[in-house]
Amino acid sequence: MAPLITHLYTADPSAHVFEGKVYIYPSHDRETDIQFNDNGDQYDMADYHVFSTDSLDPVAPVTDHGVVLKTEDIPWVSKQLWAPDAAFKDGKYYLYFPARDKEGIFRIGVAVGDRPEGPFKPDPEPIKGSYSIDPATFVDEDGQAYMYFGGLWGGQLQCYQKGNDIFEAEWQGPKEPSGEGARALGPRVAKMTDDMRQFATEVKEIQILAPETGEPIAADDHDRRFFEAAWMHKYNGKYYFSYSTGDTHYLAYGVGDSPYGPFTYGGRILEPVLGWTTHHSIVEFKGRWWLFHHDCELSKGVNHLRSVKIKEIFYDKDGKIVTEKPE
Ligand code: FUB
Repeated sequence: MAPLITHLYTADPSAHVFEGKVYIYPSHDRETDIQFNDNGDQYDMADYHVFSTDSLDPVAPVTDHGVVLKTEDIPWVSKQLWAPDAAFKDGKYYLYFPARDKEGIFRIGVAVGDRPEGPFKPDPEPIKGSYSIDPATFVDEDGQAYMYFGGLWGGQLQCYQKGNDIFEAEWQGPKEPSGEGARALGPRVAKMTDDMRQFATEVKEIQILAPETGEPIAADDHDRRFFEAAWMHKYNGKYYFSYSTGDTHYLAYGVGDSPYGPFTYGGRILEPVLGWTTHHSIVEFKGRWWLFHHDCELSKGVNHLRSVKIKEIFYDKDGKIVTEKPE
């Protein structure tokens, strides 16, 4: 499939159906002289655009609604507007985004608007108790919203091994637990307040279980352990938590009975594409299910210049996600 957007580099697409259209909330990649490193410094993004389309098959022209938020508008941010997400509740639209604060620590912010395409007005402070990157906000059928987040290495998740409020600076950089018996670090989740602007509960760590043992996935299981890019969707009453495995470049998922998990590893949704990162969202539109993801084909393999693509996905009779339509 060709990139959906070709006049800008876009990545980390969070897709939602609002008002009968598909809205896409991606990162806006830009050129930089910063050299590639495992801390992700080259992902030096400074604003967000919102996009929408009426049709995915065939793909109708994608509208660029322009810049809806930029670094200069957000008092607490120093740099790196990374993967955003959006949500709708009680007549308002919310844009969630991770960025480094003035101390260089990733936090998650929120900006509020009346329309899915913005404009969005940012709250002056990040969400209290938020940390790391890649927020994904899921509003369940009962109206309760949850935020999933976290990312390893440059995303700093490994810096919180002693607790939500304890940032261990020595774990910054491309590090995570390793060695015999070490358990992979889990993504995080918190319930949102009714006004969608704060965490209503303490942040909890999620467990992703290996189906063969029922035990949490090991830290050295890089093909299956959580790295970044959380997403949540519901299918047939089950909760599907999907994520990137980072340095092994897969999109994978687990299935559970509660928004808090645990989620039993279910397999892969996407094999490695051109480029280092892999990030996605999954959305139902007009009765079909779509994976939004990115690769670096348009930039001919420049890791920090990515482009959003789509791919239809399916479920087999056991609820497994499959990439070919079952017979
Ligand atoms: O776009 C910057 C970072 O790269 C995102 O936050 C990660 O998920 C990865 O895609």
